[in-house]
Amino acid sequence: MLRSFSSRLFAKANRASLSARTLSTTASLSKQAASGSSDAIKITLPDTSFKMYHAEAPSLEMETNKEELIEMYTQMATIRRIEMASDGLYKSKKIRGFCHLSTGEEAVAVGMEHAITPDDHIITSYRCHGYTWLRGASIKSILAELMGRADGVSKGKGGSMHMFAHNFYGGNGIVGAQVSLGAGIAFSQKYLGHPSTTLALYGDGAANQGQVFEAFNMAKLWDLPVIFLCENNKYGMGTSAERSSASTEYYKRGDYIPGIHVNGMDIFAVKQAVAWAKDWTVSGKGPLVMEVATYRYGGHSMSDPGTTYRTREEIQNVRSTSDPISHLKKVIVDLGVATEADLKEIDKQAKKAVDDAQKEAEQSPEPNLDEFWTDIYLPGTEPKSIRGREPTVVHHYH
Ligand SMILES: Cc1ncc(C[n+]2csc(CCOP(=O)(O)OP(=O)(O)O)c2C)c(N)n1
Ligand SMILES: [Mg+2]
Repeated sequence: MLRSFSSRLFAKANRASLSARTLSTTASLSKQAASGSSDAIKITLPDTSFKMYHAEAPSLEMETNKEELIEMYTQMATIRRIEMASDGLYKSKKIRGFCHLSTGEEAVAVGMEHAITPDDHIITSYRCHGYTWLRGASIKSILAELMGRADGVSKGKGGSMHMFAHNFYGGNGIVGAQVSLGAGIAFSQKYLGHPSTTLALYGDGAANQGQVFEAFNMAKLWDLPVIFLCENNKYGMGTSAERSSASTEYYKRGDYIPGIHVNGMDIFAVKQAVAWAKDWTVSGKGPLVMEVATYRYGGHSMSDPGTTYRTREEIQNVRSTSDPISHLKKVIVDLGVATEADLKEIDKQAKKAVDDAQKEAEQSPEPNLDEFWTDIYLPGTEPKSIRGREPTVVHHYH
């Protein structure tokens, strides 16, 4: 049953397929709750989960169920596998150019997605493979994109940093740019009267960009439904947050915008905080700043070994004490929802799904050169001609 459930997930990471359940148990993290007649499970978050700035904390009590726990685990394991495959493809020179991995940060993407619906909007930086998959792109299309192939999610023209999916606006290479773009997406939702929120993600390094504060100002001025989510993974390239930021309390840096600090290694804390923030922002109270404390295990990008500005011990210590997948695994096993062996089986399936997708992606051809001239203008609005890479190369649209 576990096997067929997690297999279905690979067909599509689709939260909408989860049926709504009546949650009834009041037991907290107990086997009794997990093995009772209902698979509804109540979780009490540690009181260190949140720190607040000018707002009341979300409840520490939350509910989940077996199906969701297994889905969360499967999704986190799959994202880690996608990144491992990307690492291997890069090292074998099948991926060229930039490639930034999110290993260690999986609870942020998955926790977030479990608190919102496909009608909500996400925009992020270049560390985007997991988000792209969660938003509905296939593993094959992500790996093909990384290799610049025609079956890539951006037809092989975007690469690692430029991936898009339903209500997912990339994949942005300019540090901080997605914060103001995110405010714009939120503006459109308010203007259209859609009850959706927009998550504009940025890093601790991006948090010092001028345009971030311009976006904060406009978002508060117009009370836009936007969550400015700072993924604080402790480093911007090789610079630690302490060295780059006069204040590392990123959740307080919206000044007149309330904020929340969240333990980003705990998927339940992330889900609860984002659910709370969605309610806040769509209810007309305006924007929020959410700092999610996480950690990246790898270097900044594939060309950075990631060990010259921090010690191997530091990385190992986070891996062994706060790994987000190990944390969820422990909760699942302690609850009696699944055994270690069941979860190993899911790991195996995740590996197989990614291996199979990789084989298919490698079969994909390079894009046709005609593709150079497409996806630049809205069809019908093209100029007569545009210049190519060399002045002598001119493409005529009409
Ligand atoms: C405007 C701009 N300045 C500099 C860079 C080079 N750059 C790329 S990533 C990065 C660090 C960003 O760190 P952070 O925001 O913490 O995100 P993380 O990589 O940790 O996810 C820098 C300086 C860039 N891409 N754009
Ligand atoms: Mg960072």
